[in-house]
Amino acid sequence: STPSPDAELAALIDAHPKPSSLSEYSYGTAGFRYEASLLPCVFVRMGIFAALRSASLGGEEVGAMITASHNAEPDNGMKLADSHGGMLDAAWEEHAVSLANAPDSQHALALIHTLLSQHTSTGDGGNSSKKKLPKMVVHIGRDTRSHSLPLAALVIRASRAMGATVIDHGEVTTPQLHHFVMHANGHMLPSIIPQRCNESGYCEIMAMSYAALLRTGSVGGKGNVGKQRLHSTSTLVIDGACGIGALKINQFQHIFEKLRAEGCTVGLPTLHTVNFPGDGPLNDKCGAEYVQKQQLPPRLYTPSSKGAVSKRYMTSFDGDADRIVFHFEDEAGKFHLLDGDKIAVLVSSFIQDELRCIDPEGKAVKCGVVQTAYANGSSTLYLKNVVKTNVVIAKTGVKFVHAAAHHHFDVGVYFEANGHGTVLFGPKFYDFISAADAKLRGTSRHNRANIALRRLRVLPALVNQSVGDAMSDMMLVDAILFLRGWDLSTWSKLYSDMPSKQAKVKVADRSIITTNENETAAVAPAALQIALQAAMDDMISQESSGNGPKPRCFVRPSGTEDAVRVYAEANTQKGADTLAYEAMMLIYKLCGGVGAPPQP
Ligand code: G16
Repeated sequence: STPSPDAELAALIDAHPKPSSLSEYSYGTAGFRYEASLLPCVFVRMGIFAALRSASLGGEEVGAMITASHNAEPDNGMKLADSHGGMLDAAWEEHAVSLANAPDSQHALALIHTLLSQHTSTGDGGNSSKKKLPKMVVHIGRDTRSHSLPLAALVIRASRAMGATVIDHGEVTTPQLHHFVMHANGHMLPSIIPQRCNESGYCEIMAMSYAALLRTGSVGGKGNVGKQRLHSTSTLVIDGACGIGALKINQFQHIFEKLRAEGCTVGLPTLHTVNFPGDGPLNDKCGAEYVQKQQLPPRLYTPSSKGAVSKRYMTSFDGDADRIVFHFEDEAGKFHLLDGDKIAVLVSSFIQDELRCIDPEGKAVKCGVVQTAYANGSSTLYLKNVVKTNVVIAKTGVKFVHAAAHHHFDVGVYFEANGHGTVLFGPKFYDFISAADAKLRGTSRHNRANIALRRLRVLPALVNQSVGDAMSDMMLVDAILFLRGWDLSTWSKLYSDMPSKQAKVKVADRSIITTNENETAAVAPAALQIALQAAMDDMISQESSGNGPKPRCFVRPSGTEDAVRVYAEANTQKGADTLAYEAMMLIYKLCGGVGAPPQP
């Protein structure tokens, strides 16, 4: 006889027990993330959970992405996408954690039935009979880690055992998966964005919007210098971190070639990708995390990469291509990093300038930037004083910065310094575009307001509206540089970063460290912040900073790695290094450091 859904679910759960080495699964900055061998238990349950979440939304489609993003190859994890394409609703994180930690299948099933009866209109009357359940659809994607395929297979089995329809996208980037989910729930999309639920559709709308944006630079007129690319921006070298991004960005190269063959001459760059999966270990000495944290160029594993890099325009993705940073070496061989802060400055000032061409008063839509405590002090000052935009500081993690951008602004730019970010456009922006459409109808294409309107109109389709996206951000940044006639050096010189230092310390239990709401200060252990403040005061008195930002440091437990993170910035690199070292020693001494003491 056919096993009942409950029996099938119980068998799956029992076959994947909780590892004895782990006391409890916790939901981190971006979902569950552990060494891969610890994950089968929680992944079975999350396959069930994703189906439940879809049921709770009346059959709206949700997603699960199998990836540990920037972490080293041995780790894996899961990012859950809610039906709007963004991260899982905060209230549901608690349910996910409860289900992950249910002691056995009996408790897990009881919880599943409770959630079903509380959160679905049909309820299930204590019996998860497939017939009575609403529609459930779960999209699955995975990165290139060797264990992602078997882990994804477990999630798929569990979702199907719940009665869900599974759409398996195979290997995709995290932002692609979020995009598919958002587009699958078409009612969530503003009408300006064409609905495209698959990979070719994703590439097509992004490439077309990018070409359309570039094309607005070829009409001439004041402020439109981007008719021809500077030599140094004609080839874009992409460090794919030996991950999925390297495979996917190549599809754009094909589209660009096709566009060129069709006579499109708007200055599409040549893409040259290095660090493919298999060339070297994932995220190891390459990719956005390494480049940004170490402030060093990536190692180039691909044999043919040497010549390409002399072109000097480089970008690094992370392991699941939801982060991007730019970098170049100047004539003197000095390395320059353009991180998420620099991207936020470039993008927010561009959008604001374009809006002002239509609405000189700047009153119609509220623009602003969301940063985290990691934002370089110089960038925050520049945004406030030069770009003259609103700045909000939120807690680390896409889910927090995304929510803040959505909540505070009609056009909310968010970028974490590590390169994760996007621009969210709200209803007032779309109203503004409609009104401008009506107002400018019939005006010349050379009219500056008309140009601005065409630029702004393509942005929501070019810029991933669900989550930060390295490929989309790359094209956005490149288009802005093209339209401004800038190379990376011009962009880099907008402001000088304060020298900074980032580090990690291992402690026995990082949960003993807690912070205030935006993570700028530690709350527990009590002695920690007092000592950190004394170190900062000392540095402030040693360095005279004038009107610039003051030296500062903060510490926080990572939500993706087993470590406590340290950030310090000062007026000199020596000052930043000293402050970071002092903070590391304080963590080591006051919070149960393990292993050898940190070295300066
Ligand atoms: C994830 C989050 C990011 C966050 C990063 C580091 O990135 O999506 O928002 O900045 O972790 O978090 P933590 O400092 O807590 O370890 P990714 O790219 O690894 O998914």
